[in-house]
Amino acid sequence: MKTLQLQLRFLIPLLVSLVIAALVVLPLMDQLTLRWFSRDLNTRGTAVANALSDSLEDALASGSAQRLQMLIERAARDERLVAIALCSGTNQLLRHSAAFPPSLSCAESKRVAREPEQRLELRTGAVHVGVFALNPERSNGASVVLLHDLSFVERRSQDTRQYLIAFIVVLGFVIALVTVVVAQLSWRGWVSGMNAILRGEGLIRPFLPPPELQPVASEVRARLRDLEDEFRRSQELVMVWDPERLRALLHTQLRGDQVIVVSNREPYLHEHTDQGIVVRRPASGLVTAVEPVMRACSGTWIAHGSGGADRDVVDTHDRIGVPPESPEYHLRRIWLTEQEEQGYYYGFANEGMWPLCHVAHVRPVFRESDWEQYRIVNQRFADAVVQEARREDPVVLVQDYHFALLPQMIAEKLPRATILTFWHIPWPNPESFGICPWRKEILQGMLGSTILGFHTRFHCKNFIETVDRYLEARIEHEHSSISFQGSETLIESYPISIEWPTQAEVESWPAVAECRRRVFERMQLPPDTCLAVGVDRFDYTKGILERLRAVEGLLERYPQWRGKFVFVQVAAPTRAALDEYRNFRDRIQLATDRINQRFGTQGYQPVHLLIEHHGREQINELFRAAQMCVVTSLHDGMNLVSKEFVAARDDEQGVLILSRFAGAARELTEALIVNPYHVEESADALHRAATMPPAEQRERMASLRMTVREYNVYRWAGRMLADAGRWRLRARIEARVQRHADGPTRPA
Ligand code: GDG
Repeated sequence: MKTLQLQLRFLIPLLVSLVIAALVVLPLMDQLTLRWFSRDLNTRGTAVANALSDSLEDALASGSAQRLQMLIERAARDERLVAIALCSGTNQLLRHSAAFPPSLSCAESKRVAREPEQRLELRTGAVHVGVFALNPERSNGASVVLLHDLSFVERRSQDTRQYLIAFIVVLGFVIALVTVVVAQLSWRGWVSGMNAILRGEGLIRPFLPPPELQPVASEVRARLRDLEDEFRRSQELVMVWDPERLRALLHTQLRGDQVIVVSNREPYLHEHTDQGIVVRRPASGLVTAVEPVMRACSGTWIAHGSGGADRDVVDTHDRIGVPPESPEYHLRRIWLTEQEEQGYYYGFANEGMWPLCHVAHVRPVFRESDWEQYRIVNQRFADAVVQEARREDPVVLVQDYHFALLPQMIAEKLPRATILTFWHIPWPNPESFGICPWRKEILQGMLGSTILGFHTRFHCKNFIETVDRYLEARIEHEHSSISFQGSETLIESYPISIEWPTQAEVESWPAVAECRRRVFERMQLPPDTCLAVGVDRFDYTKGILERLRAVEGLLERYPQWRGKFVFVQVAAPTRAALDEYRNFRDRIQLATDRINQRFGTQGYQPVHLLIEHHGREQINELFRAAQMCVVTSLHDGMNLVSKEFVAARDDEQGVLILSRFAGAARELTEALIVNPYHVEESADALHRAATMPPAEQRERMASLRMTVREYNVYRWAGRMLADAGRWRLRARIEARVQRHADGPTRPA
């Protein structure tokens, strides 16, 4: 419609000007044609008169009337001449051809011949009148009158007019056609050019924006980027990140590109039980964080199929739709042999990398055979990513220390993929990392990533320093990027978080008093008990032993709590196949028994150690029933339990005790921050939490809740994916510019 209007706006004035032109030009053309022919006929007449002059002068001199008449009649045979006459010097008509009009005198002929048009209208038609003097000495001033036929001039003039009209019509048609085509093309060009510029990719479309747009392109883009930044900044303050916002971001910034997640742990396990196959959610911070993101992205999650019944429920491509109750994305399971699992997972990842990165006083163990399996399994996952990729440039989210080699392996097969690697655990200082015999290979593998994310700036700094120490790479501190072997990796901090519960979820929870009643009843606790909880995977990095020492310290230093203070530790079994974990479990059991023997009485057990996997609802119930949650990690990338506790307390009561060595301590500053190695400090924190007035609890908890609500897991993913989107855009522009620099070839 717009193009039609545009075309009419061009065409109507064009056609009007053509009609006006025709009206002015045609009479002018007639006049001109007549003048040209008149000049032509005069020249012709002069030639005829010159040819006749000698003969006529001789005949006049001889006085032969017959000869004069014969000469005139012969000359009058010329097809253009109508008639000829001979006039004397005194304007007497001496002789004339037969067709000379009797009414026309010599004087009249001379008058007409002096007019500009020299035209005379006769009965038989229009004639041109020319009078040509003979040699006055030999003819006594006689002259010849030539009447030329003008009808052919009129015919020619008519022909010319017709040609001219035809020419104007054709010209008008051609101009109209050209106008329509140009308007169409330039409108499309403008529209697509503007669209491309608005999308920020004016230079990367297969067709260039029209040249007239190129000067404004960068201007428009720069302005848009400013506006976008302003908008984002303003929205950051008022808009909470939620699945819709993440979906919108995927749609706009990544234009619905395919998202593939790779992790070792799968989000859903299928197990055989006496009641048949059941689905279980593993205890894993990574799964807790990434699962809601995947539900929003509807992509593919590739993970190790570790459940006993996993193989029984997948399709022929080892895929299954999840969540099982209403599938929203695909889970692709990878099967590992016992040898592979032993070497890659238990060996290299959990006996090597995990203690290496946590620096938690457990020595890493590195074996060649484990390293070999680690490489093989990383390659298998890389192949699976390539198989699952529907396009050559998917967005691949690589999760954690199990896949340090994967980014480079994927980049080799899918060089246009955007690889976001997130390292969920801490990154140690260069000296500690130097223990690893394959430190270079690990770093090189990770630098296959487009973006490499850690929880905190501190871990980013450690990583950059480690690369600086062990690789020949170019580091740009200003942009926090590393260029290695021709590719660049952005090193950025993205503090992970949890999915903030929806209003409907919160309403479905039992009231805090009800949770307290149920838990107290189940554990047979007197109503005035002060209940503290800890929820962890049963891992030595979580500081469970230090927590128990703090409880012991509390009961020593503050005897008033004996019989009144109860600590419940949920410890979900994990990596139980490893000696280190079995020993740890034994040590915890011994410490628990010691404290319970020391301070326990008939009907009072200060520490309850629950070594089993709990359901989400049970954990939530425990969080809501407790007076405090104790997180004393010796080193933790982030720690989600602390955030889950905060999210569970919509009553704005309860105290969080948090280790300063957990990434979460940088965000959750209203918690009671402790050094878990310092027994007395931790014991004092327990006492302070147990005696904190409700008003102070509310103040702290309200502030913590605001932080976790705003800095939720959708923000974590959103920031990372937005950076990926910007990176992809820049890569496309650079590729486009490169193509221009290389030559005028265009993609098919
Ligand atoms: C790594 C990093 C980082 C625990 N027991 C049960 C259970 N859990 C759930 C918790 C929580 C998750 O497991 C543990 O998350 P964390 O963050 O505390 O720790 P890691 O598993 O070590 O996670 C960590 C995290 O990755 C994310 O990046 O924060 O620093 O080490 O969600 O509630 N869940 C169930 N039953 C249990 O018995 N259902």
